[in-house]
Amino acid sequence: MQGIITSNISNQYQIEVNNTTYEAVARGKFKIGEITPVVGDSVEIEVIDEEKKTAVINKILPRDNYIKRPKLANVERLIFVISASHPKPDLLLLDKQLVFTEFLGIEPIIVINKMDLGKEEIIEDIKKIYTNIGYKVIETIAKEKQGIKEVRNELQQGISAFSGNSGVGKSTLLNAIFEKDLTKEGVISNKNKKGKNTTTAIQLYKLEEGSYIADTPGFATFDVYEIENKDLYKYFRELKEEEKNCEFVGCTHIKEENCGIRKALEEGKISKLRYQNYVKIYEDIKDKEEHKW
Ligand SMILES: Nc1nc2c(ncn2[C@@H]2O[C@H](COP(=O)(O)OP(=O)(O)OP(=O)(O)O)[C@@H](O)[C@H]2O)c(=O)[nH]1
Ligand SMILES: [Mg+2]
Ligand SMILES: [Zn+2]
Repeated sequence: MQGIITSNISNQYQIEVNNTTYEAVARGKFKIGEITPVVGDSVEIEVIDEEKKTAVINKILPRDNYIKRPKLANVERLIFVISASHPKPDLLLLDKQLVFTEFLGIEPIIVINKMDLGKEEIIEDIKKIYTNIGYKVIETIAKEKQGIKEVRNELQQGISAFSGNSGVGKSTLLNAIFEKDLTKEGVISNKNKKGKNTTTAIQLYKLEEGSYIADTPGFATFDVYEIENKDLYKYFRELKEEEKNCEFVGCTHIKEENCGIRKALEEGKISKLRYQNYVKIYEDIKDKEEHKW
């Protein structure tokens, strides 16, 4: 039988097979082998007890992609949630995450939540930056269920995962999409020190046939560090376009004369904010490289 892993806590897995959930463990061989099953994996299972709905995982089917932190396989799209205010938009994190989706070949969607709180001009500027380079941006007020249909429309097939800083409204968005309070259903939520509900584990929720949504604790430490800094520009779409105009092979696009990317920046073709984040991430990767040894 074939199913999909919808949750995993240590060696306990929930597998969904045609609307039935089995509790499964992974065969011992997975511990020895290189890969362990993770949420999002399609797996072959062997039923141990049909009445108790217990099973073992025998095989992991080939993955489309794999995200390390948090561990998730076969993600079709990532929805990056920022909030217009409280907390203020974290565009450095957003750009890091966009680099990551470009790197992995996952479709990104940007949601600006808490539109009731933000300053309009600032939000318009942010929206322009990202729509100009071809990203889909959706504005929402999750608390008032505004913009929810538009988000839902994007989640028609495959696995989608929500990501973003704590407090931006990911769980509130999910509850609005599913029209129920998911945090009351299972293990995903814990009260933190301030008594707020905060997401602690990954769980896939079935939205409709063939479409699953993951609420995650956030991808705050997104691993851009497996990208070499000399390649970083390739994952900034608009920078990649201009690189052909750089004079020097191996141009870092930071200090060089006759750099096509810096020229485009001066001409206003590239957003200053995006370029600044390129430089920050570049330096970040460089620091990590130097401290590796
Ligand atoms: N004003 C306003 N508040 C919102 C909106 N959406 C969510 N909130 C509030 O923001 C707070 C945080 O929302 P959550 O949905 O828990 O945020 P989260 O991203 O899931 O946070 P973590 O689970 O900690 O990562 C809650 O108090 C929500 O009620 C919105 O559109 N407008
Ligand atoms: Mg949450
Ligand atoms: Zn250059």
